[in-house]
Amino acid sequence: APVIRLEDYTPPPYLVDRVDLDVRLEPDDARVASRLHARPNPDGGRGEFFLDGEDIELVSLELDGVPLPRSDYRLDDDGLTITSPPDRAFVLDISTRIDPSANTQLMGLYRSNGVYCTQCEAEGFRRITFFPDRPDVLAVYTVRIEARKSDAPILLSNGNLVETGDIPGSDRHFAVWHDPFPKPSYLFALVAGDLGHVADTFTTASGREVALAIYVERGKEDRCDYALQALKRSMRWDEEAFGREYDLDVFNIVAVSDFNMGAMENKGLNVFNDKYVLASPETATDTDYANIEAIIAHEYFHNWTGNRITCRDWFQLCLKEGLTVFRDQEFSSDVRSRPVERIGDVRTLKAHQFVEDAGPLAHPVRPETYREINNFYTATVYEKGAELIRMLKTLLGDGGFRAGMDLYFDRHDGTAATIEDFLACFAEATGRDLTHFKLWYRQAGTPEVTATGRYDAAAKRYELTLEQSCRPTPGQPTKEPLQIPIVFALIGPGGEEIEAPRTASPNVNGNLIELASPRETIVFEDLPGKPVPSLLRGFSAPVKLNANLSGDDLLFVAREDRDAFNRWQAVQTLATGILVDAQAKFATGDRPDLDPRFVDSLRRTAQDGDLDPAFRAQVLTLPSESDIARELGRDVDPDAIHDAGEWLRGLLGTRLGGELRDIYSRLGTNEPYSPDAESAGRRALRNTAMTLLAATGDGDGIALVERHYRNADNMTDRMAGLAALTRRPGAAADDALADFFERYRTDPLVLDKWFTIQATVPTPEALPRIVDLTKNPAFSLANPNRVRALVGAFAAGNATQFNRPDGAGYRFVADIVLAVDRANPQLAARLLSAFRSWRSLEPARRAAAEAELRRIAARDGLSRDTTDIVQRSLE
Ligand code: B3K
Ligand code: ZN
Repeated sequence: APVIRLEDYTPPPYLVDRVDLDVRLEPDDARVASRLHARPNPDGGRGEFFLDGEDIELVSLELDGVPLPRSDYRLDDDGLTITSPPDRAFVLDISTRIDPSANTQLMGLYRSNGVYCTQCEAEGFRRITFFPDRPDVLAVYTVRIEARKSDAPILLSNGNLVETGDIPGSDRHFAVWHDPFPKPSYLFALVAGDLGHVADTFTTASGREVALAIYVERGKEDRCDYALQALKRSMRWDEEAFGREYDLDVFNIVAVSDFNMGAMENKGLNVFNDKYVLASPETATDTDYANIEAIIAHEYFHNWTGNRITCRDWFQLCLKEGLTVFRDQEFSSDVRSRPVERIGDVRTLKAHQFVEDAGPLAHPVRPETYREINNFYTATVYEKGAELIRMLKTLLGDGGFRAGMDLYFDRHDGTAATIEDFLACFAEATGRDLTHFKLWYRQAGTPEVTATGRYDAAAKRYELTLEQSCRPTPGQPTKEPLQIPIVFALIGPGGEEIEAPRTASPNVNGNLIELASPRETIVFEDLPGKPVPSLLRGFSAPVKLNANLSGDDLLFVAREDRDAFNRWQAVQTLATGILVDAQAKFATGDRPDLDPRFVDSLRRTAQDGDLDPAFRAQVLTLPSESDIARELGRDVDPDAIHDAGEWLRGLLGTRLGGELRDIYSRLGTNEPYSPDAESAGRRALRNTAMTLLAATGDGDGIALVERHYRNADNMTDRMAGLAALTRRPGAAADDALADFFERYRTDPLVLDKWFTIQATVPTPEALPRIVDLTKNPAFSLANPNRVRALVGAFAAGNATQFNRPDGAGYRFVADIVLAVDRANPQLAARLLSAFRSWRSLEPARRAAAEAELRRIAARDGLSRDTTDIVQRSLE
């Protein structure tokens, strides 16, 4: 596949102002008649008019009502070229034929469980009709859908419903939808099928009433309420936090069971993976509820950041994604707990984005080349993209940030914009020069910041030296220094914060250090005593910080810091040090030992009733195996890391046994389940305590977990029990798994959890069991949720068994990638990216993983998606 380059961007030569679609649906024969009102672009070059098209059959083609002679167009695998279009406005009538049932890629128009549904982002519209399928061509769509009433009583598209009716003398009916807002083709959507729904209304700040509905498979209507309430909370929040109102008469959401990702923000008609809509206490965990709330919000927020203002080209993807992730994170912080939300977001960032940045798939937040755009819906574009917005807000202050956002909405509404356009709004609104800041969008890799403090008691002076560096990433051998906002405080010996410490440094402004050079020393004067620095509060920049604090200082920060995030971070840093040492000992057969002061620190947090239980649960949750692997960076031995984690959890379970049991019994409740954040926090703390008690492996612990599983009256507790029980294979684990299967065998989303639990068992029994599960009648390679639940969870969540020293884990995942690739390349490419850290493994595993990557690369007929990932992984 050719390389697409940002620098080659040229405006479209022809624009399309209006699209009238007439879609007639049959399961394996859909006819699409498209009328395009086109004209030469006054800002574009002249010449041929190219319309993308893929896997569709051209039935007829007319220009201004006259069939176009064969000599006036070319048809090839990528699309249709009108060789000499008129030099004035013209009308193209194109009709195409497609087979929705044969569409296994889940891009374009497909059928999922009997429901017609579309997915057009990034380049799916071209699988429906010929069109300049690029985000800078914005048109007003009118869509007529016609289908058999028995097949599809519900007919939905973007915008407002303008007409419905029956086709006389037939069993067919139709609906006409009109979306007055110009939009790119990737936001087009159509859904048709026999669906149930729940409805509600929302009155906007200016008093307009909006009809809301969520459509689902019949029989699942009673699981939509949480999503519907979350939608209303999101709509209100965007009015309050950003002054953004909804703009159509209707807002529809459809939940489908076969979907390549989480959800899609089509204008007025969001389509969701049903995993992120359906919830009941018996079927969804607290994490599921939180994800539903966040994703409902995310897709809704795209209405302004993505839809009203869209992207000029796909290189600008972070313009809508990073910004919208930032907005959904802020929403969750406001409706839940801000520090706990931040800790969770940072855990996600480090587990996915830092890992991506450290391997062969690293790329800038705004990439400058791609071969397959679907492979750039990454943690870097989304999560690091959101961090850049957060830094911008930190640098400009709340007022400056809001002024910049207001100007952006005002100036670019109805257009397809760029990162340059976006940043210019903030520069103009605040008078700040953002030239240096913009480097964050171009430069890949995780910067490392090293801090060294020196206190001169006689002079009462504290010198803080900050240095930054960044390792090479693919295509970027040398790195420039970035502008890094470091929110900080100096903490005095008694735990008090030293107010506005005096410094002559121009780079310190209140509680903010702006580090912009490779090395900087800041001198603070007149200090009352030796301070301990609290740096990077709230994780104010996506960097790896080496604060060089002693164990005593970290214990002090864990106890005294007023910034909750940094208290949590200090414990994580201590635990990381302990686990890194321990894994080295396990690798050589030694026994590690544990500093009792660390245990005391955890004990204090565990028992502190003034602290939010959700926060205490976060502090008691040790760094993950992937955190330790990332910390090591090379010659990683996943077994040693795993042993270290088991050792530490078991020891904590023993040493904190009394406190943990106390938490466990005190937080037990007879109240009916409620998914709110506070109740969820209490369950999180109680389940964390249970998990640590189970890690001791002693009889009491196991008995407690068995009771916990059996007595659970909600899915959160039941899953926590099942997860703890299945970490040790044996009769208790098998009984619980059999019980779980019997309870939930008819519920696909819960059955996914059953597959995932078995995929993540960290013992050698796991892989043969998983291979067996692929033959289970309930398993299917055609359902992305099921594939991700089993194979995705294994590759991403079972470090010891995916990285088995004999290479069998790699071989299994590679086989699945190859089996899925032909039918669904996007899904295959996603699974394959689990190999992205292969170079950091110890030599034997590294060789085994490489062999599988090479086997995939050698396969004929590999999709563009998978080819791109495998080639970059091996480069
Ligand atoms: N914009 C979609 C993602 C589309 C992915 C295409 N491969 C969902 C979202 O980010 O909101
Ligand atoms: Zn998004």
